[in-house]
Amino acid sequence: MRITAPRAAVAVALALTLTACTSGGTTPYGAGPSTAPSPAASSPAATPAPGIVIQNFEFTGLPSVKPGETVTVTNLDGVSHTVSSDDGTSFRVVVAGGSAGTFTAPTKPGSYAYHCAFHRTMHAALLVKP
Ligand SMILES: [Cu+2]
Repeated sequence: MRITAPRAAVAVALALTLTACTSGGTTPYGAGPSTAPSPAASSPAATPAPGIVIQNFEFTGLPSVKPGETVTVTNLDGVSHTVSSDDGTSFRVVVAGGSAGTFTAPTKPGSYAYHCAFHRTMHAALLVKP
């Protein structure tokens, strides 16, 4: 009697735990923002548009664009970043973590240095050429 009752309780507890894990929902939600960007980032990646990709606090991708072209910025990090031209006027876009945004490339060809306004260690350059 003493042994049977606790074993039954353990079995029920295990069954409940497994059921809760399988049905999901609560675990990814509770895990916080680190898991959220992955599903969101996979949809822009499905359509490989030319653009800047921000990952691990670095700008990657996009060697050059045409003048006036729409540039996509995909942020794979869990925090917000910006693409801000160093000259302060050519372009600026804020992209929340796990989402994407766009800006219009300058119409004048040249190399435009840019940075993230939130993280001053993030630097890159946008090459605009016809
Ligand atoms: Cu940043």
